[in-house]
Amino acid sequence: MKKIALITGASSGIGKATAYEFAKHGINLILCGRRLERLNTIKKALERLTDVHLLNFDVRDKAKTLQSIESLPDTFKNIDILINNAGNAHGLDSINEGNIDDWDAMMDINVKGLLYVSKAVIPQMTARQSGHIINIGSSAGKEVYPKGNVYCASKHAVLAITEGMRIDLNPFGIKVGAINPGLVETEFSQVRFKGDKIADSVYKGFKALQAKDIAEIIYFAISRPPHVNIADLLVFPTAQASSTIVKKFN
Ligand code: NDP
Ligand code: 8X3
Repeated sequence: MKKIALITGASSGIGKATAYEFAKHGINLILCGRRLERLNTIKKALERLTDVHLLNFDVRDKAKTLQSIESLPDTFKNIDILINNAGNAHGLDSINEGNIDDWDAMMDINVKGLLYVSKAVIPQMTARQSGHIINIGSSAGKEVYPKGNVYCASKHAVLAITEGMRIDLNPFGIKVGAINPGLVETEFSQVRFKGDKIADSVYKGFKALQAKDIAEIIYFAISRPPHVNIADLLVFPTAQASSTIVKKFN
């Protein structure tokens, strides 16, 4: 039987590339995001490869998140793979100058949104004693960089939650792991810098990771044999040694 994966943040970047990668391997897809038009375009492109169902909700909205996942038709209810990917950085400011709305956005989306989606998906996994959850963390979840403060805190929280999930879901045979990318060229910096052209410079002067690179790694993780769980994986572009050390060409 074909597996079913729910991917949050499937309208762009890593989530979208993961949808394409999973479709190639015949995994049925539940694609989530706020930008419905984009999701519709992706659905049209992937439908010839696999079954696709769209869920249009903001992960900050607790009731809508729970309701949307509850509304899944029977054919999509037994989710085998959950990719908690929706998230972004909002702003890059020192703590004394940070914007409270940016802080709220990062904690509400990256941390609480991930929890709401997981809360809605986990019960059918525990009931079936089977499932695989991958949380998209970040190198920012492993080290704090200047002005990264709250974004880094949100990703440190994602890693703590991943560990907690792995411990608590261990009796049910559910796999839980985190994939932690360094710099990936997506819409991430456009969101972080709110359309400011500084976003264009972030991935200049070196070869950044591409969304497809991470999607392939996610597929690798979910396609291991039943006894193998990739618990925590950090992936940098070759040019990057840490959050602050990136070898750029002149
Ligand atoms: P993108 O901006 O390209 O994609 C972000 C995705 O998250 C979009 O599909 C967006 O969909 C969704 N999203 C954002 N806010 C919400 C919300 N409130 N409700 C529902 N969905 C939401 O960035 P990336 O692909 O790079 O980011 C994906 C994940 O990877 C994030 O968790 C990010 O922190 C992480 N990451 C990114 C790195 C990078 O360098 N790019 C490195 C390490 C980790 P929509 O707007 O349609 O709702
Ligand atoms: C995204 C990577 O270094 O921009 O999580 O925070 S970084």
